[in-house]
Amino acid sequence: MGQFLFEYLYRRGVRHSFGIPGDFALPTFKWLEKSNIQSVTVTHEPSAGFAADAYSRINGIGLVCVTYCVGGLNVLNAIAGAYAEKSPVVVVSGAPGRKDRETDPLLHHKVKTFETQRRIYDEVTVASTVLLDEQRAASEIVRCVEACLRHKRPVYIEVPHDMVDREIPVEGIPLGIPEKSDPHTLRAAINETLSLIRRAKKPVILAGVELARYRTAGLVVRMAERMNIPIAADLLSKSAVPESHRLYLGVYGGAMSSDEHVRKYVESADLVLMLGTFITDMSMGFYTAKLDRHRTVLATTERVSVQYHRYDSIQFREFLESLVNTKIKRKHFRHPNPQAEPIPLKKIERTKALSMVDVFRILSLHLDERCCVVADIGDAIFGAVGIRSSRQPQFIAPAYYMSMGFAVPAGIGVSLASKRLRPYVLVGDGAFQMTGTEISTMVRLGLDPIIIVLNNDGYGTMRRICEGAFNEITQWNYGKICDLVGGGHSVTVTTNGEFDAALDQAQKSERVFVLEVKIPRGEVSKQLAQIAEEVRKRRGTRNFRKS
Ligand SMILES: Cc1ncc(C[n+]2csc(CCOP(=O)(O)OP(=O)(O)O)c2C)c(N)n1
Ligand SMILES: [Mg+2]
Repeated sequence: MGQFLFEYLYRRGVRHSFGIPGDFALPTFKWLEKSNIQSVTVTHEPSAGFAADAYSRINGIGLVCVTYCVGGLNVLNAIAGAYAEKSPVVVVSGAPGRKDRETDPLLHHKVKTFETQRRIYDEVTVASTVLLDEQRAASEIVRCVEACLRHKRPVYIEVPHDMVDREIPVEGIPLGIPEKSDPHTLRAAINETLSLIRRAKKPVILAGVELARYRTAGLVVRMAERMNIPIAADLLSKSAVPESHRLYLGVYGGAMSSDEHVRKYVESADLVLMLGTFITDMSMGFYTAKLDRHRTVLATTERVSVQYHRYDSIQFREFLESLVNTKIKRKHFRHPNPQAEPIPLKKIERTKALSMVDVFRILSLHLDERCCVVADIGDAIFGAVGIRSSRQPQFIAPAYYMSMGFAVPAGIGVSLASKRLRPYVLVGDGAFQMTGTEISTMVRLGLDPIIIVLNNDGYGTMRRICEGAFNEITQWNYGKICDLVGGGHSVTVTTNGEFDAALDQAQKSERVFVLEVKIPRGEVSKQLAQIAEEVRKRRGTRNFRKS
């Protein structure tokens, strides 16, 4: 069973596994060790989930291996995030044996019943199984892994410790047949969409995150080029389409847009083609986005809606392919801001104390196509909306589920998923205190992420919305983490010039590089200032600060 499990995962693209063993999982870990998949032990299970999530976003599938309940439930929050943001992670959990389950003993790690962990996981996965039957084990493994790949969402495979060494039949396992659209429904949806596009004077494409997950961004870019329609992204899909493309406008998200011109363009468009877009409060700038249904087409893997009509049984890729292959007169389009490049740092600015706005501007000047910006929650993610470079850096962030602690472990996932990419991890001091210990895993594996700790002395985002002693955290000596973990290099910077020079130094270094950026309390990015204002207005209680 163990051999088949990991051979099948390998065949479907898994090359690394993230996790921590335990007695119920040890026999499974032995099979993992014998397989071609590299097992990466992390410091704490949440990190395994975040690392596997980021890995899956780049690699197309990822794996977490943990032990029963203490491990499985530790990683649950990260897997919930992967579910919410459509990231295909397989969770393999060791478990009590089939024999143990015949009576109902109070076995260690058991919560309520033997079914507890599986039932909890049903809420955050698209398929789950407990491998208690040799005859069905192989087809159950195939069913779950294929569901993970098809739906781009997590699945759960529970492996009882006394089952994993058993011989199982593996012949004649049926593989899923790819689903097809109903041709009449597809034609009707396409015709209605095309008539809207033909009539539109100022259409715009809002490229969504599914274009990255289903590798369909190329189709949409081709369609945009043929019809000459500009493209905006949202925070979750940032970098899914090349940001240097002549049709690319920037990140749209209502009050959280990257620039005012993007917001104006999208909100004054007479047709918004939302392709693969998740409509979430965050990507829509806390509901400040103005996208009424009468001027939108929304197509995702889950549904296609054209204005007020909804079409079922349509495959997303087929819908996009049909649109690309239709001839349409090119639209008139003049870019409202073709020079969206960051402004180079002037000599007189070098001694100036760093502001959040300048952190993102200076960072943008250093990024190219070999970089992957990984942003944690806090001003790291809000400020990152404004990162722009013609040299196409990648961008990954939990921009909808918004769980703190994502970015440092995600840096491991990115490094292992792609040798070409160097992670630039942006993380607040608060989020760093959650999972920053993963730097030790990076050092052990010889990885070289650049970790930028935005140290504003506490929970800056929360402070901006509501002041209180609950936003205080301990000031750590962040640079000393390299001494603690016995590797890497660190510097602390406070001015524009120091930050710029430290980024140069980090780029040349081949080790983990921790860059502590000291930012005065209360100093925030343009996007956080706007979004905090919106949250305050909407939740407006008298406890909330006015400015
Ligand atoms: C796991 C988790 N716990 C709590 C929160 C709520 N939260 C959002 S931002 C934030 C503060 C983040 O602080 P820090 O990492 O220092 O970033 P800053 O806001 O200061 O830029 C908190 C507590 C969250 N999003 N995720
Ligand atoms: Mg902070």
